[in-house]
Amino acid sequence: MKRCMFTLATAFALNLALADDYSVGSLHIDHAHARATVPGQSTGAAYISVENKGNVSDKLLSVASPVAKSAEVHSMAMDGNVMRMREVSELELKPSTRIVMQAGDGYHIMLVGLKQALKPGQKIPLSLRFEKAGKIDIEASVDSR
Ligand SMILES: [Cu+2]
Repeated sequence: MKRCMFTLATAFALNLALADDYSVGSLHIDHAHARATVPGQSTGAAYISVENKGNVSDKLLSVASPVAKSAEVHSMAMDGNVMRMREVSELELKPSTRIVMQAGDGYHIMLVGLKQALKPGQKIPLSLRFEKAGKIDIEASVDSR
């Protein structure tokens, strides 16, 4: 009985891990998540981690999601004492490096013109297009607040 429980727990854990991990070409994508929004909020933010396991650079060219009119990759940086966001047309992914998008620092995916509120626990589709690795559709889970 104990062994059976263990097997079930292992299978469940593996399943969860698989749901959050994606590979395309030499890229490995995980920790795809988005911030919950309130109804009427027109923009949202999503985050992914991308590791380039290959030995040539790749680029994230575009992002799309059916939940928003458009999606842009933004960088955040201090300009004097004001935090500013800028659109990044091509996000370079150097060999053997990992880019971790996170709230408040570095890069994020801006969902512009949200068609629906992003509810905690929900999963939203993101379509990523890379220069060399090609296109991949992933799901980002909406964080609980
Ligand atoms: Cu932004």
